[in-house]
Amino acid sequence: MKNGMMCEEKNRVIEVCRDKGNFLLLSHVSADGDAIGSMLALGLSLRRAGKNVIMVNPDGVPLVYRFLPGWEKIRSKGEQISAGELAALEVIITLDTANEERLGAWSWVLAEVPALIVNIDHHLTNSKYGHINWIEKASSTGEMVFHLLAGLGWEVTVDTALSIYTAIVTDTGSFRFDNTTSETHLCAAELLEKGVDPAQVTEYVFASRPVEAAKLLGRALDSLELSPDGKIAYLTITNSSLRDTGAARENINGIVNYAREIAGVYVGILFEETEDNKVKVSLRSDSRVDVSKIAQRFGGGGHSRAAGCRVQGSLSNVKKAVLETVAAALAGRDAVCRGF
Ligand SMILES: [Mn+2]
Repeated sequence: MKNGMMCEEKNRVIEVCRDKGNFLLLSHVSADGDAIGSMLALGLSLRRAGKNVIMVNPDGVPLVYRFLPGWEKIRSKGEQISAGELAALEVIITLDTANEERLGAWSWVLAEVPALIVNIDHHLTNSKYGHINWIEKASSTGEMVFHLLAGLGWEVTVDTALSIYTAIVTDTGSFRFDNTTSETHLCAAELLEKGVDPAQVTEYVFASRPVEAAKLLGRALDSLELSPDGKIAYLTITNSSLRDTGAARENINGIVNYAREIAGVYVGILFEETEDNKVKVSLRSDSRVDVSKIAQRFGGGGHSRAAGCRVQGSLSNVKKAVLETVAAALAGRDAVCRGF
């Protein structure tokens, strides 16, 4: 670990995991492989160490991650936490969650439960809402959990390794994105040594798309639009495209990359209509624009090349505002541009 202060925060997390007995683990809405994988890796390791652990994801576990051992132990929005469980809680650990709003229907827990809040995350835009904030530039929160378990001297079982590997593979786009470092590969190598089968993970995560999801992808690609200079590509998914295809909202994950991967495109955007009259905006970029700054301007956050936000307003108004901001950044009229 290069950063001394972060090392101190990590050491505090190690102490808490070792000394406390009653934990609630939470990760963000619209869960991805890192939200689920990092939670299972830490949660099941804490349980093996004899701790009481409740794991919650506000939207539940997407179908695609239901091959991970123990996924059924994760509670979702429909399930309540009993008064007795709440009273016993000593520690709330949030994973991969850049701000409290990302806990959706469970964000009240942070405000109302007098427990120690431990915030473990690799989003540098993290708002540091915890008592302990271990925020670090890592490929994934899963990779941080790997180092945490090493610090605790706890065994990484093959099941734990599978969860962490899945977290890393999904957040790095199969080791293709710029958050992939030599550290990431060293970590992955150790996970393979523990018995993870990478081809099997690929099959489960990337080659098990429901036919409804393929149809939704078709609708999304049909909606493709480009800015006049061809540098911004954007896709739109309306509530009716979900209804017509029968696809689930979780099937939208990853579609934004098709916009970004078009030749000559610097910024790819997906506009998604939501049920609560907001527009979810997902942004992907190459090195020219820090899209986390654009997302932050609209109340969201993320990473420099992958970020998002939820904006109140009609699809057309939100599109206009976001496209103007991105265009200004690309034209160099804005601080979010890195000077290309
Ligand atoms: Mn992540």
